[in-house]
Amino acid sequence: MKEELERLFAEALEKLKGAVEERQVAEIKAEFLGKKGKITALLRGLVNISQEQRPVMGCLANEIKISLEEKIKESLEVIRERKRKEYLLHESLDITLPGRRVPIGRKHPITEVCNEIIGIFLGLGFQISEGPEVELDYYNFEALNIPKDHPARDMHDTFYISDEVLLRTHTSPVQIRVMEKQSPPIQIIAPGKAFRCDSDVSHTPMFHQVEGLMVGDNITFGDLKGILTIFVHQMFGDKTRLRFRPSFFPFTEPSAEVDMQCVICRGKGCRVCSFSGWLEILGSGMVDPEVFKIVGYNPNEITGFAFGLGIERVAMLKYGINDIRMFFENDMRFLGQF
Ligand code: 2NM
Repeated sequence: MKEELERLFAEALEKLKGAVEERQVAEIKAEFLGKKGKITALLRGLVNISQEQRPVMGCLANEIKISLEEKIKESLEVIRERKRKEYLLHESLDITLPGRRVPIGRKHPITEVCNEIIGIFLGLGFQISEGPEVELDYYNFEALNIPKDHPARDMHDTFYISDEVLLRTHTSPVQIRVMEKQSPPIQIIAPGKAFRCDSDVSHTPMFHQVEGLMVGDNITFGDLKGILTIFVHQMFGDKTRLRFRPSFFPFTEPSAEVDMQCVICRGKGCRVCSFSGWLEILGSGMVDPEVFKIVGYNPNEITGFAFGLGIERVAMLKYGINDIRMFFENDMRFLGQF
């Protein structure tokens, strides 16, 4: 039995030497020391040997068992250490490599120009108002004194959702809603999206507007000229000349369009200004008494002015861009320039 034990021990050690995976060590352990293992079986045979031999054999068998367990543990440690070294070698990082560049976003130029415009009017005491982009025909046209047969109501320009519901074609309905709810004095701007079924180098179906409204006891055309002059001077520099040209809007009387000296040629005449030296920048006028009647103001007591400008147009003039569609193509080479 002694020889058999020693032979099994030697066999187990030999097999351990060849083991390179933890799994193989576990198999060897089961083969020799498991429930059905070879050494375990031999130990069970102890009951069959003589009384005086039994303790000697028992002691030896135990020593061999403990010794083999020890060797198995060592073997596992060696394998684990080798695996760890392999892993570290494979996983090593070159911390001197340059990192990947994370593209950083930025505000859209329209957002930035819009915020700049808002900032100027906040400085002049205006407050910001907002309203729905999906509007009632009433607020978009009717309340603005735009009669049913006016060209602005043509299906070619307006996105109708139903007979009475549409996408607002300007932000003026915001001002009507404010006047309906509040009494004068009112001094607000309405920045936001507007929609018109139109598309070319200077029109997109969705564009951005800022409209302004100042209403009170004694608001005059002089106030209109003063506020809009300060605006153009702050936006384009205070040497920029401007002129007020008579115009017509159904919701203002009198009405004026404001031109500024061409930012490209400074008034000398170039292709951008069609050799006139002037660029149209906004529309304005004294709020029509009809509009005041509709919102419940007394036109004999109340006067006011209103104006509207396209943000894309201001941005195009400011940065010398000749195609409005560039703002909406999302080409980062274009958007990243501003
Ligand atoms: C413009 C030009 C002139 C305007 C008028 C009103 C309101 F609601 F008070 F009647 N809001 N906006 C107005 C006036 C808008 O845009 C070119």
